[in-house]
Amino acid sequence: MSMNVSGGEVRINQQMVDYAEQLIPALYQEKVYPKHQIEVIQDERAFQGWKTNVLEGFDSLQEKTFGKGDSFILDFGDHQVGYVSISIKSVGSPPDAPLGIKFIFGEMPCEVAEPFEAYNGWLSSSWLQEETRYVDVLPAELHLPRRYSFRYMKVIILDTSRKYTVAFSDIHCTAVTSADVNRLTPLPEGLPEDLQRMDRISVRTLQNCMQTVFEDGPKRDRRLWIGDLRLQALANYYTFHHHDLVKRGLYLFGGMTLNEGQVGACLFEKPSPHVDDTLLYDYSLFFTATLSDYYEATQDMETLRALWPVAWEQLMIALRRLDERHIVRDDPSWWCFIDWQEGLNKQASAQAILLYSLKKGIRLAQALQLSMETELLESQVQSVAEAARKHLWDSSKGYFVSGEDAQVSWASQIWMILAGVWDQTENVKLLERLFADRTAVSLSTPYMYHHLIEALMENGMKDKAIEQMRYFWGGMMEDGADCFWELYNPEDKSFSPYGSNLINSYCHAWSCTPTYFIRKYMV
Ligand code: RAM
Repeated sequence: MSMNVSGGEVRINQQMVDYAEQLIPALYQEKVYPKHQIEVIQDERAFQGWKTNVLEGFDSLQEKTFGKGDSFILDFGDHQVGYVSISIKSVGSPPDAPLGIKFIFGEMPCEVAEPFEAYNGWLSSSWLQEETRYVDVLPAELHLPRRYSFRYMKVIILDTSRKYTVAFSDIHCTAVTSADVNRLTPLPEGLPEDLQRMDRISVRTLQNCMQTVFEDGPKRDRRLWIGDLRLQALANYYTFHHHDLVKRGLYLFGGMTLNEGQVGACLFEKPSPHVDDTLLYDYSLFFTATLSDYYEATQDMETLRALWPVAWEQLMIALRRLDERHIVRDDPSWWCFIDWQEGLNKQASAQAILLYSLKKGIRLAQALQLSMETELLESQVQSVAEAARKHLWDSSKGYFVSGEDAQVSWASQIWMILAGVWDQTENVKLLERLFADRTAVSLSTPYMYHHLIEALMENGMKDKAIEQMRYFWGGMMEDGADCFWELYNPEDKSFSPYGSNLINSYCHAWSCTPTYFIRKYMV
């Protein structure tokens, strides 16, 4: 046992962590130059009320000079993750005072249009991307030390002096990613144009989240969450094939568990790898699912052998939460993630994720030829599924219910379908019922939408799945997405569970899976 930063006990398997560290990938770099100078103007018909207009090409900027209070916005033409450099010289008398200069970075127009001072959400405002520099000596080459995630860069001249102004040249971003674009499997021909575009944007989303780990979002939270890793890994198997990056993530989670052996919900790489103290029931279970998917994609028996004890332990720990009816005990705290949907009860989804993960565990145990473990898991699958049918299925409503108030939600139905509690005929009826009556508690993240699409695809409802992908991710495209977003509600475009859309992430791992659906089911 050792302590993590917040003082909670963690279990460290140093060998696993060291091995994960050997797998730190090299980053590919690319120099990217701004395309245009733009303005951002209010337009209530535009996404979140902001639209961009091209003013001039980038080149003409280098002929202009700027003094106190001047500003400009550059558009890099696509979403970038990287390090910005800028050359500045003085014009006029010798600079007799430092230059004060501020940079604001936006993945979306709202971030360079709305003042950050007005932000009052519940996540830290320090996620908002800005940097102020004071430059004593000119000319200067500024290399901003922080990595930014952006398409738009706003530059504000805070002050020069009455005697000089400044001019800029060579502004560029050194974009970084661990995705090898040369390894990207080309998309076969013949797909409709909008799905090709959807694929391209998904791949860009994945690429920009692939750093020294699969980050959830390069703007926020810039760390490895297991729920996001699971979906990124799936997309990666059909695109960049960076298996070692998945392996690294699995070894990090497996090598640093919480006090009772639970896999933590997320972890940090710096200053040295450490696991966060957030524990989510579903996320711990997804270790088993992610390992199973990884094994299926790679047949890497060595990794399976090494990490199987961790996967097994997650299942055993999760089973301890069952009550005497074999139903997962509910809790009002943030014990299980599922979705950001307000008021969502998590019990039925958690029951289904337990079942789903037990089944993944069986596949692993079989691959390892562990007959006792396989049998034990099979009997657990039976009783967890039976309990779900007996206690959580309301036959008069035709829905699974969750929690004390017997809540009916999309999430509960989707997860029960993915867990295979009923057969395909019942699953199809259940999905059709959901779409027809629309009274169930809704879904709110691309992450939960991913699971809806998976449920449709797996139950032979491909047309409906494509229709929903066009509605949801196609909606983001129409609203101007360069990468797919953490959050999107086609009915409420400023939706944020954090109290402000300024803090949302607009290149988010769990939104990258259209490429997985397209390449797995449509070509
Ligand atoms: C947010 C992030 C992350 C997700 C967690 C549960 O902080 O969006 O991607 O996995 O929530």
